[in-house]
Amino acid sequence: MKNKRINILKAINFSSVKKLFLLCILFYLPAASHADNGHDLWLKNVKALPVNIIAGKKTAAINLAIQELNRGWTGRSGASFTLTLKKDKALKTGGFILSENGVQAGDEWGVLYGVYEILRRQQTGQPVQNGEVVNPSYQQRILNHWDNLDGSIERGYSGLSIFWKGDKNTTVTDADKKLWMEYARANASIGINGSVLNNVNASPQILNAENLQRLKAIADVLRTYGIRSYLSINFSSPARLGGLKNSDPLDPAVIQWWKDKVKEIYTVVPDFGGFLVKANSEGQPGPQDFGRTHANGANMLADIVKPYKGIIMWRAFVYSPTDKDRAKQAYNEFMPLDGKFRDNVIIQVKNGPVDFQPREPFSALFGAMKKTTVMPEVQITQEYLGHSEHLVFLSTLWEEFLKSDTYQEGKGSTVGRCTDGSIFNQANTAIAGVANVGLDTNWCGHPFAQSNWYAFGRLAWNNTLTSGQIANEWIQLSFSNSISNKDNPLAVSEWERNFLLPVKQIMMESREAAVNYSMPLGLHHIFAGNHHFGPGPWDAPKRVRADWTPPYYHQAAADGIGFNRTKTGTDAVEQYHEPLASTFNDINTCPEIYLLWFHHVSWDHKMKSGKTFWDELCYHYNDGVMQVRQFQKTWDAAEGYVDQDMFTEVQRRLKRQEKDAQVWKDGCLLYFQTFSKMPIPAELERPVYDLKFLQASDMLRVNDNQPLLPVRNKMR
Ligand code: BDP
Repeated sequence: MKNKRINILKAINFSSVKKLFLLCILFYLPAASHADNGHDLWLKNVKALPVNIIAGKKTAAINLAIQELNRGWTGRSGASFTLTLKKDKALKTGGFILSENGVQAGDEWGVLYGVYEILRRQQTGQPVQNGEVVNPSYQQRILNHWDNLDGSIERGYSGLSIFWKGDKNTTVTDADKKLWMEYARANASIGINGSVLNNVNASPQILNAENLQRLKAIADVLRTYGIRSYLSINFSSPARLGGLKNSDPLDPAVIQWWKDKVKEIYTVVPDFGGFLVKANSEGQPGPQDFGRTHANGANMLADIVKPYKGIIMWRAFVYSPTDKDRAKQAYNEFMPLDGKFRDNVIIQVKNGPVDFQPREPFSALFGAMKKTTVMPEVQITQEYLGHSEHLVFLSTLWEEFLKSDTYQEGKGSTVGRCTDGSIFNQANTAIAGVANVGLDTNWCGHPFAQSNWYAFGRLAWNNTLTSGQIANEWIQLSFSNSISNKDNPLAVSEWERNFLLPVKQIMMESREAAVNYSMPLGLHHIFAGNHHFGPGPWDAPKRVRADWTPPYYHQAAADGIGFNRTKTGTDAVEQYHEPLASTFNDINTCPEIYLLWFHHVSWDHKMKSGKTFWDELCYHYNDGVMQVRQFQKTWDAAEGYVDQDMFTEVQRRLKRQEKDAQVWKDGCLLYFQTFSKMPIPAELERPVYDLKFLQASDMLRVNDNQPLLPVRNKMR
């Protein structure tokens, strides 16, 4: 810190007297770091200035808006600010019209969202244009919690569930309610308006009377901030919970059971949002168990929730054991059903055709299902991107996905536009993100994992935002409080130069770094074990389905590597609209980022850079490690700008990330080298681990001198 302060002075050409004066000020400023355990997320307390609020009508949401303005106004001191509840045809539900001296919305939640927007602009120095209309991209912006009733979280890396604590602990405490309220406020501040409260691998017990009471308690709190509650259900509930002889969706007794259950739910939660269903996937029950289709199952439930304005989010993440191509299955299963679903059914499709990998092309279902509402599902929790140990800002991944052109309705038919109602006439629009929230004090484990929660909300609100803008906002909202003296422009610009920009650069590069050190050039699903943490390209236990093992995905052999999904292979390319089908099909036009996704490539194939494929692969792995080392250096220079404990925490995790990156690089290159038989280019660093050691290790434990990752989530 001391050096930093002296450097600022050096950089400025002041007379020595002035320098002395400034030096005194700078050294007397309180140390930049102040206690910040991350619990306040991006909603830090600010020194609010007085504001004169004029509100015609006062509803619960408008009262919250008033409270937020009083708590966070940093605009002109004493300014008048009007909250107007008035419909306007330019406004969608939740949308608002901004001006410097007021917010107008057609509904009370729009007023609250408008106030959050004003406060965000004030804190991040973004201008407000008078008359600016701001509408959300999606009507339903939903977090999916993969929380189990026993309190564990599937693929959760930040502590136990904030909602469920197991059978023996069903009392709702004041502490629970306080936490839920904070959670709801954080969500509302970025426009999230729905939460699915339990795991998609749902226990039938979620619908028992006791758990419905807990649902009521949670929903009562979340409603305060406009968050609707939803549940994941188990399709066999009529049999497994209700004791019926089966759960056939066309059986009148089954239909009646669901009718009664839905009635019971709406009696306790009148604004209940609806169900999320994972059916006939990874061993979960579903309509196919009774010879029925996904449409039969979804429509049965949709008809029952319709009178209550409920929706059914039916997941397209389905696949059965295959030796052909898992990446084609969701499309094959759902396309024939296009147009067969009720209008309150939404097909929830993961961003990629396989499974939340560090990089995948978009799922071909987007834009292709023209007569059915489709919603994107992305994963905020970092199942495949270093859990809560690695710093990976996922906004760039989602931006790449949402802006991918499907060409389905001509050029510019991006995934975003195909799902937000811009292209297709849909009764509903929605987007879901698998949450990374747990009981950890800072909610998300890694301090930077909060940025992914934030980014999801912002993109769900506006699917054309850039990750650069989102990163800027998040850094400013989360850390700018620690600028020693905000009124001092010198301190502010120093903070921007020495903290905001370098940290933003880490974030913006972090996903590409993760791709480089784990699965570059279209590689996918080459993880060790079911924990999905470290590398395991060699991992092929006989007891496991082939399509759950890495060799199925990378197909490395003496003649090359990669999954042939072209016309000479599984023809998955055919699922894409032209010109994509042809572009992906041709090895010379296929974007290199997807090369091994679509092609089996010979080791000496010539890449655009002029290198052989093998050399290019080595370079990518090497780059990944180098990028993380650069992140470490950049972060070290940020000391003094953030809370010291948080600084050390991020520093510790970056150390681990660097070692893990090295493990990935060495493990993958040494293993693939057994096929390529080619040398690692002389100018690159040599491996530091032995292949045998890595093959024999449990990847969660390789970096033994670091605390072990908690393996508390239930695994298959
Ligand atoms: C996979 C996860 C698994 C989930 C499944 C799903 O490994 O835990 O249950 O997705 O989305 O990514 O249903």
